[in-house]
Amino acid sequence: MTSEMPSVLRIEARPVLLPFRRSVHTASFVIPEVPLVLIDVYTDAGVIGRAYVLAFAQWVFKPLIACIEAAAEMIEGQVLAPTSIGDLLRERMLLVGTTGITGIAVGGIDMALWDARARTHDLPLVALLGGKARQLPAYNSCGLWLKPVESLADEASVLIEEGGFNAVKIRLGRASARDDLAAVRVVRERIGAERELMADFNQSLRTGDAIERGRMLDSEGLTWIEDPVAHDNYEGHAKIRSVLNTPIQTGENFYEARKLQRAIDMGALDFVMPDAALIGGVTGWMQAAAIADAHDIPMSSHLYPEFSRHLLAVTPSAHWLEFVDWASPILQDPVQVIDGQVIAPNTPGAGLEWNEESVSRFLA
Ligand code: SMN
Ligand code: MG
Repeated sequence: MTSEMPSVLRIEARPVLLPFRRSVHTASFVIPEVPLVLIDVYTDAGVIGRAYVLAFAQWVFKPLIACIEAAAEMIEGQVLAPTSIGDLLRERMLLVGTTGITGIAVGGIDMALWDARARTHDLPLVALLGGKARQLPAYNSCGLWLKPVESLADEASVLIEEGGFNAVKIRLGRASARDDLAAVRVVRERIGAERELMADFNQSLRTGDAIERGRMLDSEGLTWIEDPVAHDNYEGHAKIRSVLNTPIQTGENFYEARKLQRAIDMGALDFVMPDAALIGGVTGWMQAAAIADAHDIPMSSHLYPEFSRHLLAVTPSAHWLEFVDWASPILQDPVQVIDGQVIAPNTPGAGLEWNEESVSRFLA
């Protein structure tokens, strides 16, 4: 017996600009408001698959939506088979490439296709992927940006209390290395030795400086040091890693699972944290998870907690879920964190339903 799989009818891509509770301010970029593109894949069976992607900046809306619409034209009428559709899109985009804006478009479409497929089977995404929902440890990534050191301790308390978190992430890369050290110390003092503290330099340093700052921070008990240098500087990451005890975390800019293999080959990382959209959606995530597993690399998520709660549950070397609440204003059921843990809901697909009233309010 075979069952009919629906086909892709059309894709709708809508830009929304949402307020942050605490806007993103790192050593290398600022994001004042949350620019999201909502992707709705309509199928001929009436099922609609949903995902959103972070556009990073408002100017990206136009080219990103143009890419999604061009991709939609390429796949209209195709059966709802995300890996086959991904192959088709990559073939059509071979020469232009699938990093940057095209990569975000392909990844976001893949996520929405998987969501539609899971809804077609009336299964949560995690179940469609062969797994079952489980509690995942999450860290609160919604604050501790490059703010005055004096404000960080109180903010850390608020972040911990928001969901009974046992871990938070601080951003580093201040003009003065001493201020970075002071920032880490005030937060550590406030959260206590038992909680985990991750630190993200957001690619702001050169290798020499990163080694110096890394040495300074090496006995502060950080869970990891993230993106000390440019994301594609694997040599630099490897050099830094060879002199520090603190694990080196990277991967939020990997646009395909193969990049993880390259980074491992070069000794660039201890931990990896793919971004569900950039890595190539659910399809790319699963490929990266297999590589991480084969090399025993603990794998965390970057952003997209709604999808990551499903994906990490089928990731053999699952580590931490990065919690951000940035899409919450337009969601009917925002991700819940209880005792610092997140679990996938028992509803079909990834569990994203738009709150259309808010969507129309924030449409950009
Ligand atoms: C980050 C990346 C992209 C947007 C906001 C914040 C940061 C993180 O590097 O790891 O959360
Ligand atoms: Mg980061």
